[in-house]
Amino acid sequence: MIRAVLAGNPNVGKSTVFNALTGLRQHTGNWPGKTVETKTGTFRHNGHTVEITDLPGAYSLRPHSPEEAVAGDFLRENCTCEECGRLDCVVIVCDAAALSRNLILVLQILEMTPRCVVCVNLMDEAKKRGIAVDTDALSRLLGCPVIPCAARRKEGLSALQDAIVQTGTETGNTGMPASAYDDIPARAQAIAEETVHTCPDTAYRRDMLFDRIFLGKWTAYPIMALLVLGIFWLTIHGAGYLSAGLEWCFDRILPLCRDLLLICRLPEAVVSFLADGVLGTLTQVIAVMLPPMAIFFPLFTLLEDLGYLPRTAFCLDRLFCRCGACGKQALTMLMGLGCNAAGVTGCRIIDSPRERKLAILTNCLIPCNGRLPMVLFLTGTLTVLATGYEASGGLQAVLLTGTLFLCTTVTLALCHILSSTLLRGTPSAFALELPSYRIPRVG
Ligand SMILES: Nc1nc2c(ncn2[C@@H]2O[C@H](COP(=O)(O)OP(=O)(O)OP(=O)(O)O)[C@@H](O)[C@H]2O)c(=O)[nH]1
Ligand SMILES: [Mg+2]
Repeated sequence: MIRAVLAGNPNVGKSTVFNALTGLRQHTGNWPGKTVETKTGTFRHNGHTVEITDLPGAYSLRPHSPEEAVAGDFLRENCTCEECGRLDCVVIVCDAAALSRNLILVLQILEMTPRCVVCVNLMDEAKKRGIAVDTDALSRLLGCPVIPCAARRKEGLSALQDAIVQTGTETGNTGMPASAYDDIPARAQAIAEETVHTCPDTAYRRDMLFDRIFLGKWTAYPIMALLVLGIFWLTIHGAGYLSAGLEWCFDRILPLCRDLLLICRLPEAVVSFLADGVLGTLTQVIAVMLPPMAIFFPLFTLLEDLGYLPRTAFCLDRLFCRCGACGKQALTMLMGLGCNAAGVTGCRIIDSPRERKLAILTNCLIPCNGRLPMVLFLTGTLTVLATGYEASGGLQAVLLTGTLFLCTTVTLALCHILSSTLLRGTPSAFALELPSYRIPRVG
């Protein structure tokens, strides 16, 4: 059994590599800080069984957050402590488009153990942005195997498996001696300059343009409002059609179920209880609740995959800081829109315990997907009472967006009150890194 571990900076594709190697389904997504605990799986290659552990992301072995501490402690314990049983191989996953920053951790880990394999992931993204990495030169300079990969497309994984097995079964220490570097950031920069060749192409310029628009002083908030409005409008409109379709199906299925129960010679009261009570209520709930979720969640996932959600958090950071909270809270609130339980669990990505508590306590103020139909019903009823007319789909989307902004304002106000009374403290600096825009592949 070869014991290996996947380490690397946040959001570089460690869990994607882990899933591709083991066939498991660790959570992945385009924002840093998803993995907060270690997860272990196995795969077989060339007659060897490899037990591999996915670690939370870390920028350096000097931790700034609980997840970074988990990664750092795991590596320190398992690379240097003979009693814990040394790791046979550390796979350091890097972002090909941000190699100089990623190399800092690589060099730190190489100081602890020479049994490393560097996996330069996201090669497809780097190529799109006109970035080429000379992996042979990098391997020579680092003194360990360097494998180019595009984990999402499952490219380079077989070479990675070969390298893990070879490094894991090698006897004796190979590679560079410990403590070879004094100034790791400068050395990382020098290695990157020697091995990375950039020719800013249209995709890179496209990213820059998108950022100027999505993060611009005058454009960021109107775009945010328009996107929320668009998502709600699509959800409300689409859900109407889907609900009608589901109701049509259930109207035909329910009488059949009733007939089936009658054939079983059940008493009329039991048939009525099962068909009208249990099945009738269940189908009503499905027809009302399922359609908005089936539309809202994929749209939301698309925004996440495109890298827009971290940008929302980035834009809102200053606002949250003024109220004593931190910008990452915006991400947990967005998760809360899908499900408050997920939103509260997601608060683990907030580094400071004080700000984490603020985010947990206020998450319930954001109406989750299950409560959206109720908000729709209330705004619809109030519109009828006020105007005498039924609200159109567009007006309902505007009202829903307004409700969301009201909830956000109340959240900010409550954060302000809490952080000047019960949860006093200074907001920590923003530490969310913006990923590149990744257009998800279909299929
Ligand atoms: N285009 C492209 N996207 C990738 C590749 N590998 C991973 N991704 C995407 O990058 C994002 C981050 O992937 P994860 O596997 O969650 O990254 P991670 O390093 O585990 O992140 P943390 O757990 O937050 O540290 C996801 O949206 C993946 O689909 C790749 O090779 N190419
Ligand atoms: Mg992960």
